Amino acid sequence: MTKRALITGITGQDGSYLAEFLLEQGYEVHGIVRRIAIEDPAHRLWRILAIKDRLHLHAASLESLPSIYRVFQAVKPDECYHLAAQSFVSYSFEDEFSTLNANINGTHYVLAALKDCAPACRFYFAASSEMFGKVAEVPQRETTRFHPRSAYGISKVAGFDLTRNYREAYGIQASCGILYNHESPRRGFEFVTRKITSHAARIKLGLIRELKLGNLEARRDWGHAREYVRAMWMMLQQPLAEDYVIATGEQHTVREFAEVAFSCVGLDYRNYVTIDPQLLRPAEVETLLGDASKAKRELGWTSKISFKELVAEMVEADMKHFAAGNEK
Ligand code: F7E
Repeated sequence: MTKRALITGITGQDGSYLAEFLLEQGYEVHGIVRRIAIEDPAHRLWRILAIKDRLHLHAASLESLPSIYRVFQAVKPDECYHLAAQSFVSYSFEDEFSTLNANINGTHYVLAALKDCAPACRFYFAASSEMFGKVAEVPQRETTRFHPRSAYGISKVAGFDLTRNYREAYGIQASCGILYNHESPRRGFEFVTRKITSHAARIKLGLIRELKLGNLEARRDWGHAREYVRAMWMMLQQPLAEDYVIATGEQHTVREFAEVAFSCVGLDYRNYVTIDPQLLRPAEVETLLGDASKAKRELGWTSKISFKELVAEMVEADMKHFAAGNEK
């Protein structure tokens, strides 16, 4: 029988890659989108435009429990991937309240609807390395203590705890993927990787002259989103629900990312990058490095795309994007 998957956040970077992957696996793929996205597909659905006709999109809001209930009742999914969130850490300092409301309540509503309308549905929660924040050990693994440093990180810890509690209290087969930063040409322009690759491309094309960044010394474990969505699916194929760290096990600074990205277009980042103190965060996560050995052991998952390949793919895509006259 054809399996049915429901994805929240299907229009985002991860949602779009996951939808493609699940279609390839023969799934019937459903997605929750805002009504406005259906009315304005060119702007809001660009990541899934190529596969849109093969998807079942449902207008609902993560702020409305009844709307989520209706989708669960109509779809009765076998697997639910809850990816929707306010995911920009920096913005979570500007508006803690909307970040906490959207991310915590949104997760709670999805879990509550799943429990009542499709209790056998397997559940994936997009947890985050931001939960480790001020890291208690290096590298971090599933047992590392959480110390979030932003409303975003706090909301993910709450989502993690909600998910675990639905597993323990109600027997929902629910897993959390503790994903480290994962990037691609589909990344939003506000995140540092895409900001760097899009600026490098536009500087090379003579469209702009400089790039303003915040903390160049922050260290991240950056992987490719296309590989990370496969890990989400693998988690839900396990007989028992568990939580997994998904990471490359390799760390680079923001400065190194800029150095490699600019060198892809034959430029030296030092001639173009300036520091803007306004871009520093009130509390920074200085260093993140994941140990994904549990995922390797139990899921057979490892990251294969190298840091340089990732950066090069993003820069190349941005060169094409801006050379074709596209705006952001
Ligand atoms: O920042 C530094 C910044 O915004 C990375 C999200 O997907 O991954 C992501 O969160 C680092 C930080 O991602 C700029 O201070 C310097 O140290 O690309 P980012 P993030 O905050 O690590 C985790 C795993 C998630 O779960 C999140 O949803 O880069 N940085 N200068 C800058 N960051 C930005 N955005 N812009 C700058 O100009």
